[in-house]
Amino acid sequence: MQHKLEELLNEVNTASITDSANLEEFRIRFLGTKNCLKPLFSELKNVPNEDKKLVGQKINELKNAAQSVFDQFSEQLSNNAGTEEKVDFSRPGEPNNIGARHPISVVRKEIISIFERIGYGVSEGPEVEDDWHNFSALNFPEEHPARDMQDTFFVETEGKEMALRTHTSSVQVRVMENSKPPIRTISPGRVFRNESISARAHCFFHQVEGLFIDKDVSFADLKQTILFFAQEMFGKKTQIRLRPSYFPFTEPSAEVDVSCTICSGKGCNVCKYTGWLEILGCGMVDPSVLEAANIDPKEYSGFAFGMGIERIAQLKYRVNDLRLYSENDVRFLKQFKSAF
Ligand code: 2NL
Repeated sequence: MQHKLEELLNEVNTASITDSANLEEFRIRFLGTKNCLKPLFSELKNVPNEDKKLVGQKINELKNAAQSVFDQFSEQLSNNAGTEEKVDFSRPGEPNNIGARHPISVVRKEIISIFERIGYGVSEGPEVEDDWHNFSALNFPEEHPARDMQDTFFVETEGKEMALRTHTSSVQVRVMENSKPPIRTISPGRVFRNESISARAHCFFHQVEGLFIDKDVSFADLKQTILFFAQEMFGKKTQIRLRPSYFPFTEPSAEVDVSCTICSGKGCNVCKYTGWLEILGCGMVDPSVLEAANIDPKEYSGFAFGMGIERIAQLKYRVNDLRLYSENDVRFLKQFKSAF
């Protein structure tokens, strides 16, 4: 009996209780309805009378010791309750699913940043334009097909006939009217044309136009600027070629191709085995366009260029259907997650 008591006291005093399961085990063993002290109390009647008091005291001491060990650990564990599931502050955060930038925005940003590095500022203007800023000031003759309902969306606002701008040149006309040369500006924005929607045409697209006006600006300046842009956008090894073209607002005018970004000019199905891909149109600003904006063409000259952002994005990301840009299909959009 004596021996058993000492053993149990030792067990109580050295109990290792680290969680609520251990504590419950301890409670059942020493304090539960069938606890291990009960048989000791029943055995007490067999203890010789002279020892009864002492042994009884010992059992009570054991019971009290068990109770106090239980109390002590149960308090300790409840103090720790909040921190039992420890938060590891060094863990990386849960990724926040915030979507992706639209490829048109990615490319617009990139074009802007390339031109900002060579001194261009950004200008913006209205999408609903008057005839002067969209056509007349840009040397479009009255009978030009772009002025036809079939090519341009016309709207009536406040009794005035207005057009949804067909290019952002209208913004640059406003810049020329409102500031003095030197002018170095690029105009990104949405433009509208009355086309039926297909893989290669849409009723709206995004443009970046550029305008440089100063004394003695030459075609060589234009060519060098476009070469710089092409190499920043498509890589240092990119070559350009200019083909004669026509725009009402530039003279001379040119279409610019870059050496194919896929085959570097050797010929592949992307460049249709020509080695070249068309990226933009450009030219020297027509003297009558300068005049229309009150800039003296004898004192100043300039160049301008315009490109479709969709086209640049198509070459950069191999987008083969224009409609993908505006369908909001997440399977398309989420592919640009890593692009910035
Ligand atoms: C294209 C071609 C071009 C311009 C835009 C321009 C603007 C002013 C004066 C003269 Cl204010 N020209 N812009 C010039 C040549 C071409 O765009 O294919 N765009 C998508």
